[in-house]
Amino acid sequence: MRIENQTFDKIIFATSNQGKMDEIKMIMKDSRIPIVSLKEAGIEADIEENGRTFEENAVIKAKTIMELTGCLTLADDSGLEVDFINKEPGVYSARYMGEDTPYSVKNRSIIDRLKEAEGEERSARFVCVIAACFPDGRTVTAKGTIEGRIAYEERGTHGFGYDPILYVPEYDKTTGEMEPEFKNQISHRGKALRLMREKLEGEI
Ligand code: ITT
Repeated sequence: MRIENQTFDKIIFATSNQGKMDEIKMIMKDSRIPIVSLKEAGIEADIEENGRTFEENAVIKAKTIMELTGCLTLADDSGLEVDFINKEPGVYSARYMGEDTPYSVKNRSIIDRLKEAEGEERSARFVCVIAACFPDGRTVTAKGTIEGRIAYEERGTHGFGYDPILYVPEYDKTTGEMEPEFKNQISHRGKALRLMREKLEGEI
């Protein structure tokens, strides 16, 4: 694959989150260009995510690793927006209550903060923005969301993070109760990545 004298023999996916990486590999399994994780590329990087939006943070992550490696780099910035609590935790989803706090505790905290909320007041969504940064400076972004409601209790053992508390009424399941292939078909990450693939077709 060639553009402006550049060849792309691999794409680095700049994430240290194994749950995300497992989904990304599954969604991109028939990609013509191999996708390698930071770990597989032997890169250790502590990136400061100081953006105010998912878009800004996704670009910060992809650009940092692209500049470090000279490779076409993708990154995912994502999170849970809960309407009743002003779209928290949002871009702070990983850092909410501390990066190392177990998700059983984070999920309980969100359920507790919604004690007074009923029905549609419990609306929430996962948001995912994927950014691609090319060595020549081009940047492309793609966004996906999945709408749901905050469950009254944790349900399901699939996935990671806040999956046990995002209930999707259409399927009568939390995303944590969905088989991984199914979640990828309808999820914020699946939508954003498929859109990114379409956009990259025109760029690579
Ligand atoms: P990288 O920056 O290394 O990619 P991270 O986990 O720090 O990993 P983010 O800053 O984008 O990534 O935070 C995303 C958080 O949002 C993630 O840690 C989960 O808490 C939550 N999240 C995102 N997508 C999710 C999903 O599909 N299921 C459950 N929780 C999700």
